[in-house]
Amino acid sequence: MTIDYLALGEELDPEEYVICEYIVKSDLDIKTAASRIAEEQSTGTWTHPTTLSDDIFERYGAKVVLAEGNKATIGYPIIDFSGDIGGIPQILSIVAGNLFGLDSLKKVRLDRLYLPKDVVERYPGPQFGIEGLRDVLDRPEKPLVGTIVKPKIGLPPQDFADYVYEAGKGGLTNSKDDETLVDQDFCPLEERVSRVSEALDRLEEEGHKMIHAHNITTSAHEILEAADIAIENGARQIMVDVLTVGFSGLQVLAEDPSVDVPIHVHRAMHGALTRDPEHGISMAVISTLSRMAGGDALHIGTYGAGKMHADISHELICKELLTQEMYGIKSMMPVSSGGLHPGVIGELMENSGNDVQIQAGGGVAGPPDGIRAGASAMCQAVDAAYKGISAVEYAKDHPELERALEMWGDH
Ligand code: CAP
Ligand code: MG
Repeated sequence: MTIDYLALGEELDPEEYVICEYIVKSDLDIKTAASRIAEEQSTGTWTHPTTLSDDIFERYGAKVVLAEGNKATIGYPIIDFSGDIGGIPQILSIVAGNLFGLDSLKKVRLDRLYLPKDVVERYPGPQFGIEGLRDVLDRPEKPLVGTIVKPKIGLPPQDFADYVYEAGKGGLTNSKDDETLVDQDFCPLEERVSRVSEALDRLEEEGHKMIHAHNITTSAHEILEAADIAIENGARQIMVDVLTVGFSGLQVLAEDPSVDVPIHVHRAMHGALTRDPEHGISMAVISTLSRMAGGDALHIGTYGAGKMHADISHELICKELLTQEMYGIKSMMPVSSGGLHPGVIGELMENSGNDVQIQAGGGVAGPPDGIRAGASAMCQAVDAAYKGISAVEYAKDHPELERALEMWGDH
């Protein structure tokens, strides 16, 4: 019996298959390489098992529907993803599992993942999403503007909360813990949350709405307990590093009735998966899964305006994947962060549009006149771009922005 995984040119019903696009680098011809992926990831192994019948293959085997140049498109029958348990971990074990270690492939990248309605509907999606975050903040149109409290670690709770208060006085709508701060002895979660909540209450009494995302990145068995500590002490938003916690950690939070605040999703470690354009797992795939798992806002990059490595066209795809229609689940707020300062906001917003949360850590904490002035400069830069005015022009009437542009320039 010969099992032929190649079904080239065959149209697969996108409601019956999970369809994956891979970029492949191999000494094998692309059709053979694609077949190797399909067999390894579905019914096969390196031999054709005597137990594998035509019938089993037809029902459960992955099909290679395109193999051209360095691209292979493979469809996995939806029944391979059936059952009440398995979830995103199982999806990843199938579409992004053993194949990365196959010796016959020099490199391989899972570039795009298309999931049918039947699969997507099993996931919660964002509780708040773009609309919900805007409602919470009473900010219907303009980009959200935030900061990451810096230094990344080391501030005691009251100094930390003072930073947040000052940032709010400067006009910021958002702030957040950095991705490595959780519950360290110098700034324990419970005390940090209470102090920050007091600062946010004070800001609200003074007429300004702001939320702060508290990082509860931790082991799976204690993540709900960490969320409880944060929420019971007044957290208005929580945050996880989705790749170190795992998509299921995010989903546990999004599905728990006690978690009634938005979830900010940081992508620390993504570069290990996403940076090589020929190998790993793309940010597009991480975006799709984070949205399904129930995150409300996700870092997708700064379109080349900041300090982190960028592939602008790919970031635009991520933005699209977070915001486009997806079988009725809510959209997720794209977050641009990393090396931003007032001088680059105009350039950033040309790509991001207004549905974006813009964040600056060093860009707010860096100017010598203090956090409030740094925050004001960021807000002024966003207002200028929103109104279609250049930062340099706007700075003529806005001294904080003028100071920031003097420091970092306008580019
Ligand atoms: C930004 C940041 C974020 C990066 C991560 C940092 O700080 O807090 O973690 O944005 O990159 O530590 O670098 P600055 P990405 O504003 O001071 O650069 O969003 O691309 O995942
Ligand atoms: Mg950070």
